[in-house]
Amino acid sequence: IHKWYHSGLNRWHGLGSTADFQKIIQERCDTYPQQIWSYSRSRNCQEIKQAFMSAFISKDPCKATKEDYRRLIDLADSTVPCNKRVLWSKTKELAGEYAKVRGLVTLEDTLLGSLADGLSWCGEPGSSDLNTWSCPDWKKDCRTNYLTVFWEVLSERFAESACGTVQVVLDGSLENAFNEMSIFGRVEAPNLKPVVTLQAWLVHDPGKPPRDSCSGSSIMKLKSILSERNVRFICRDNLSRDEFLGRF
Ligand code: N1C
Repeated sequence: IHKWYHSGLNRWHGLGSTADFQKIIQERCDTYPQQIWSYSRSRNCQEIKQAFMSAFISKDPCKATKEDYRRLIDLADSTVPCNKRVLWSKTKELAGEYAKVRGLVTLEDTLLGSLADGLSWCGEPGSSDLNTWSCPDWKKDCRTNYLTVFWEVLSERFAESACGTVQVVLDGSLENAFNEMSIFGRVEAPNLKPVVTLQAWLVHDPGKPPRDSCSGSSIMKLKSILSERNVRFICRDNLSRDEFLGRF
């Protein structure tokens, strides 16, 4: 392996920036539905896109801070009802579907969540372009990459401003449905307010047996994090996808 390889755009182990990143952000911003619950002050999508870009362009892709996203968040903050929130871990699609049928909301229903959903982005010092070849991977390169810090900041805000009953959809086909290292585990659960009730659903994949349960050790760990914060906890396990979505 040559020196140019390690100093080049190819050196990270994660997916490169999404092609047409700017165009996608602009388009999603322009078409984000302006519903009552997603009210955000008259938004200037040009400005929002620019704030997003300047958060990470020309910067070391391993040195992201919450501060970097401050201006973007100030510009694009939107609110969704605090008592209708759905969290998830390893169950993105299912949680989205559940939220939709129940009239609840996930982070992807907020303006900022919808802008970044499914995208990847990072820059390169000394360049005004996105690195479309590779971006840092959380495990293999660095934890303080721009993608991770973005979702951490948003997730923290989403969880700490939740009220009433918060739902969390977990994958019951995994050995550990609750993972302390996930964003749900390290950011959201520890930031729920004391008055909140967390309702966990352990849903297993069709064709796969449930492997974890409400009495398993991973959920016990979740329980202990929550009880320290005086968050009430309700758990239901052994649900198939269809049972969970309410069609039998
Ligand atoms: O690490 P996770 O799940 O536990 O994060 C999920 C958790 C949810 O409750 C969301 O509120 O954190 C929030 N969240 C997103 O909304 C989101 N959309 C897309 C966190 N991450 C999100 N992504 C991307 O998926 C992001 O790149 C992150 O690293 C993964 C996390 O997926 P996971 O491990 O299944």
